[in-house]
Amino acid sequence: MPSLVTRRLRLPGRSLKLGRATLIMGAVNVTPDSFSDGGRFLSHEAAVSQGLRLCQEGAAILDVGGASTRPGSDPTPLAEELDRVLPVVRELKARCGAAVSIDTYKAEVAEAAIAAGADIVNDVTAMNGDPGMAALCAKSRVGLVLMHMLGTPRTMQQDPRYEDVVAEVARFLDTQANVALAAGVDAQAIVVDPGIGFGKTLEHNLELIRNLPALGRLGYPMLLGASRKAFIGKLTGRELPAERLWGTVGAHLLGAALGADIVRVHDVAPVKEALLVADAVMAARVAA
Ligand code: HH2
Repeated sequence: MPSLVTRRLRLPGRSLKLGRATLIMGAVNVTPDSFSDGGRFLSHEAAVSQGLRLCQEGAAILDVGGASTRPGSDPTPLAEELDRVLPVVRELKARCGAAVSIDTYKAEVAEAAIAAGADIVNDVTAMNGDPGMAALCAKSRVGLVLMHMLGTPRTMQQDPRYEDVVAEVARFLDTQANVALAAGVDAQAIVVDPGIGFGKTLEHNLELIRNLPALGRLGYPMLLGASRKAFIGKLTGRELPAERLWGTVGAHLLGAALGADIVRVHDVAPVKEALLVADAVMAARVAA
């Protein structure tokens, strides 16, 4: 994201530089039912080799998730989520240099994943899913992604409505960031995310991407996760999520140009190459 000062995302024992290069978070779904790639990486071996591949392709962060949050989904039992993610987090942390994030809203899963080496908690409920999350992140000094969602995955796509989607998402993220700060989370450890596809129509998603600069004015690094999502299918006519790569590249290049510091994608290699060009074009606008 263009900026006049060097910005960093503070993690335990290190920090990730933001600015000149848009960082890529590669999704590693250790699930049977993710909308995008459900079942492909459910076994430990498949998940680890996918994570290592994404790391080699240029992911700065590997986002390990053991519970799908696709529209209509029910929560995953705690024990099952723990069984899926912990060995994968541990092995990826040991075998590659990328930061590891845990995609969960459960403090118990986050705590165990942090003990296994996770550097970031990616919470799609922005701490509304578990009252213990803010204190855990403050105590562990991990990075914390706060994402906006309207309702719950079970119901979020049933006629989502806003008076002003950009203003409401911005207000929510600001409020949740203040809750995190009050709990003792470092300001430089917080990332905000509009939550593309989480309780949003096609128009809501487009409006949020178009208005990323407004969310950037909150003062936190921004993450954009549009990879393979339904709105891309609607615009391109691609029904299968795995065929939505070109739309995914388009959404994230534009997102980077509009201020996203981190993009969360399933296809790291093509997005990395596209971002190398986009970031080079934007580099003259960056002092860092
Ligand atoms: N999107 C998904 C999952 N986690 N986290 C953040 N911060 N932002 C996002 O946009 C986001 C996210 C959905 O993608 P995927 O993991 O592929 O699907 P599923 O939830 O079905 O596992």
